[in-house]
Amino acid sequence: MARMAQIRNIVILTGAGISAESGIDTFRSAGGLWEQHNVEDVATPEGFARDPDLVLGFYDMRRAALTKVRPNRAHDALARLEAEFAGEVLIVTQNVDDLHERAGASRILHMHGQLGSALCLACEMRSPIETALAERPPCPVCQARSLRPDVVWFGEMPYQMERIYAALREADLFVSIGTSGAVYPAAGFVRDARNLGVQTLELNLERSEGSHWFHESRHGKAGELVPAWVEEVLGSST
Ligand code: BJW
Repeated sequence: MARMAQIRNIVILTGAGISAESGIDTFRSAGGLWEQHNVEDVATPEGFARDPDLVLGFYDMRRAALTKVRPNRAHDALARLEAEFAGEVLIVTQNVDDLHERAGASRILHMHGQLGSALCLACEMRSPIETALAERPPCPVCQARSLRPDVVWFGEMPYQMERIYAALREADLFVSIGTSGAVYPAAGFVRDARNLGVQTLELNLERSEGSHWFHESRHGKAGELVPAWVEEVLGSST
């Protein structure tokens, strides 16, 4: 990246591709989650209203799978960047897994929610999930048996949008890692960043729907591209 020494504030958007090498399915790749499950059935409020058991089972299954995977070299590299970079690093993730946290990063915004959290439809409080939601555990706050996964479905407003746009306004560099650029508003961040005069870099397995918007686009596995890029940043910023 040009002018790396002048970069003080980095906003990083991550998507399912960063967790692929940990063994978590992406959504839109061949054999991905949307080939295995109908997106309208499992990732919309309407699908949940039609068949809550199906949706709760889908998220219980994905939460259980999380216990069998570990952060990979890309998560580790971003945690190292956060710890060692002289400026600010913010990770905005679309992922509902906790692999960034488990790698040691701490400045993370989960814009599409988290598998480990439940949202009570009765009192609107969030709580950590202790038992499978399909078993209809009571809300620890109000005791109603009305918990849903604390994730953002199509047609719902993603979380933390004000903080994300504020961070983009302060950024010098926006980096997108492992996301297809198919889902808004995250897919629009690169254009928002460019309109604000921010440098933009994409690290993805292949060309994404938004590749042409980036100043630079590198293609390959996140487990290789991200550690190499982090080396570059840390090497030129000291
Ligand atoms: C690797 C790799 C390796 C693989 N290394 N890379 C028309 C225009 C604009 C917007 C819309 C529109 N029509 C509808 C909308 C809105 C809609 C939307 O964007 N729809 C699109 C389908 C067009 N968006 C919404 O509804 C959002 N809300 C919203 O807009 O609110 C405003 C509003 C609300 C109400 C009224 C009015 C306005 C909400 C979107 C919620 C998305 N939710 C999900 C599920 C979350 C919970 C869960 O996990 O189950 O979020 S869907 C799914 O897609 C998930 C992901 O976070 C998201 C993005 O997927 P991601 O991460 O990009 O994964 P993939 O699989 O697509 O891509 C992986 C990439 O990695 C690929 O490129 C691979 O090549 C790459 N890769 N291996 C590096 N080893």
